[in-house]
Amino acid sequence: MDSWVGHEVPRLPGRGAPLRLFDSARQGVHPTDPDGPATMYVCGITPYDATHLGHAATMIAFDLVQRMWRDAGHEVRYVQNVTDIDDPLLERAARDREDWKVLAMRETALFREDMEALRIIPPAHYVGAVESIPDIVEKVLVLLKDGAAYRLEDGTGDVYFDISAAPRFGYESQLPRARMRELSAERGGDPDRAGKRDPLDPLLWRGARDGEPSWPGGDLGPGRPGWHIECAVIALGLLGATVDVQGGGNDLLFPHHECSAAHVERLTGVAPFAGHYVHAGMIGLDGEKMSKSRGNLVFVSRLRADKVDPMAVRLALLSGHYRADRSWTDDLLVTAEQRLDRWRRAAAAPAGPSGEAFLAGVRERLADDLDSPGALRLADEWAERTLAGTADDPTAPPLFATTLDALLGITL
Ligand code: 5CA
Ligand code: ZN
Repeated sequence: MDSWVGHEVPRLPGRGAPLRLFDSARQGVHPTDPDGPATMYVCGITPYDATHLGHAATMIAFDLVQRMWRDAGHEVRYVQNVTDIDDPLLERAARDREDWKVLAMRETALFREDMEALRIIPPAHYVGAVESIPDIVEKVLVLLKDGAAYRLEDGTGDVYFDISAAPRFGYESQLPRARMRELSAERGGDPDRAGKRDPLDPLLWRGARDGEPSWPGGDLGPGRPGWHIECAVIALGLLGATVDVQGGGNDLLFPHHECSAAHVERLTGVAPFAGHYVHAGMIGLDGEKMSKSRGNLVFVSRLRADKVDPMAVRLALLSGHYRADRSWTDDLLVTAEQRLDRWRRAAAAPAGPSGEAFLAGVRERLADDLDSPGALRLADEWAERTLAGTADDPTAPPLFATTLDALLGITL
């Protein structure tokens, strides 16, 4: 699948600090220490609706990871998926009497435009579930042969992963079983389905049903892939047995990331799958998580249509810490627009306080688990002193602008 078009990322003088990130599995901030190229897999959209500010915030968080790694001198290998076949897509298409493929194509195209406008560095591989089906089939057959998966005996052809084949299951989310069961039911699982060995066993392959699309599955029979195995197989195929960062919103910690890590680990025998399991907070509106099913969405494309500056949208989302669940408000956008205006005026000034000190400060803030609010405060202080006209370094304004561009993805 085509990715989107990236913008040039300027190089900064010197070298950035090693990035420290919060790892959900260890419940603490630890250094990322990529050995060779830094690798990251981020869970992308299910394209049944337009990109909302929650998706945008999550993509921006991982964009900062990539920027920090590049600044620290790493080559970055970044993969993102598109869940272009899954129940929610089929349900929405049926509701709107639309072809599910056309719906997926249209929303994916809009997502690409939104990402480009928000200056998100594109992944090297942007991969759909559908195009990955042959690889998924191969891996599900391996799991079956290996005794880590089983076919339900109800004639559906459905295949499940046996979580007892993953002895460390639960290490990532560390949730009590009762909570896992609740979350499984809420987030696409089927704990109450008869015939499963364990209520938490996730679906690997759904046998073909009348009226649903299906693909050849070799010895599995025709069907379509489950959700967690999609991300497991795409990540494994393009990045190898382990990744430095497995990322997404915190709504994916369980069951999605727990299960996809368990799949990869069982397939490779190497654990943990990710050096860091990184989860962005949920963006809400009026105190509720912004979600397609709740319908309380603010779309990036709607803001663009209203001629809102995408840099103001990016800045508004960066004004909160990526891990915090937080609410979108119109005030956030107004503040971001004012901020941008001040920064633009300051960057156009003939001189300012030390650009090197500003760069060092921003590097230091972002290296500390992406403290973007702290980085924004430093930019505010620099701009304030510049606009007061008391500083005299003529190289500072251009370095201020380049730092914002390279590390925060904000062009003035
Ligand atoms: N296709 C799957 C992942 S494999 C999926 O969750 N798709 S999604 O369209 O629902 O979400 C896309 C990405 O945005 C995921 O990383 C998800 O965790 C994140 N996300 C979804 N809703 C929000 C929200 N309200 N705030 C922040 N991030 C969100
Ligand atoms: Zn995923």
